[in-house]
Amino acid sequence: MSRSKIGAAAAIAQLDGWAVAPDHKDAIAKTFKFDDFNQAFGFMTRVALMADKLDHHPEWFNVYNRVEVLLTTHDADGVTDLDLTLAKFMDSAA
Ligand code: H2B
Repeated sequence: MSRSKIGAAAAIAQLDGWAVAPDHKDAIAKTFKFDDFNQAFGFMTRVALMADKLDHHPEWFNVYNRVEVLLTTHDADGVTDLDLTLAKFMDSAA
């Protein structure tokens, strides 16, 4: 399905703690910190199930209790409503 771009700046205006991704043309980023790996991986598991349901997948990197996330819509070459939806879900799942 084709998606229309909203852009990283417009997206972060509707979110808490997200930023325009550095070194990326049009993406949003956030680093989540947890108490330990168990909590971090639990978060990633909840997000993974939702990502698959949405058919929209994060770029992310985990070390122990830290999960660095970058969201963009590859098919649209920029940030869309799907990134906003997944970002909001991540905030609720953290
Ligand atoms: N995830 C993200 N972040 N962007 C996409 O454009 C995208 C995706 N496209 N997950 C989906 C999968 C597409 O490749 C499949 C074929 O539906």
